[in-house]
Amino acid sequence: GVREDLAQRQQDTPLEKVQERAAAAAPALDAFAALGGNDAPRASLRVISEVKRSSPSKGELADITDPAALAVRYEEGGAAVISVLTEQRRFNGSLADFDAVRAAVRIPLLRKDFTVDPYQIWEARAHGADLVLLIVAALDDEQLRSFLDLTHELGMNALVEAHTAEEIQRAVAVGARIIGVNVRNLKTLDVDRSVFAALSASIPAEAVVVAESGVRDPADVAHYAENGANAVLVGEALVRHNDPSATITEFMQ
Ligand code: IGP
Repeated sequence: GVREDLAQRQQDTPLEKVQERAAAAAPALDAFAALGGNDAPRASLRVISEVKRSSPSKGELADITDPAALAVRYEEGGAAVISVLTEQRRFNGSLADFDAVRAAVRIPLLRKDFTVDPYQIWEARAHGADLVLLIVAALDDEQLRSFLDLTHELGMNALVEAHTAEEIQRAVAVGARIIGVNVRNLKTLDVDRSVFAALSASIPAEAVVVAESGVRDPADVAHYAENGANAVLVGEALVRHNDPSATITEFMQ
């Protein structure tokens, strides 16, 4: 799925064209700073709010007719970063959604896709992304290192996602500055919130730690914060809520 869609885009827009657009794009915003990376100690919890139409585990989550309007609500609610799913087959996302959000808000944006090729990193930058997702389980060490290096060369940051202690070690070894612990197992799609506390202690203090998935309410946020999260990444609970702005504010208290 991801590779077929990628091959199609590579045919439509050659890498050289994407690189020209990336060179012409406004410089990336500092997502590491936006997530409190430079604060010592990292006092307040940050929220990464996700524009997520569907998921493989739950099907359609919300009928998002205007992703830009949703993103503005996120920004008003105090989100530090907005994540936009661009994967089409399983998440019903698109780069069109990303572009609409980019035009509507001024905070850093995460282009959320399954990165398997450097083309996608150039493409993210060409569309004005500030952050890309690198899933450790989907990449070998060589890819992980070269993709992270390219991301940094383009002035962006990467959210490097892990689900096991070994994956965290691999993320740290390649120099990840923002490390996400996804409590959803991507193979079984099961959410196990205890995974976060079990793994977060092994992440070095210099890194920003993001707890990903399964945030339902302020108690979940508090649980992650108490166990070392600098930020939480929230999708479903926000897109299903009729007042996402108020929900983010509540999560930050
Ligand atoms: C958000 P939730 O449970 O709040 O909707 O989860 C986010 O963590 C989830 O969308 C996610 C994801 C991913 C999606 C985390 N890692 C990788 C696709 C690919």
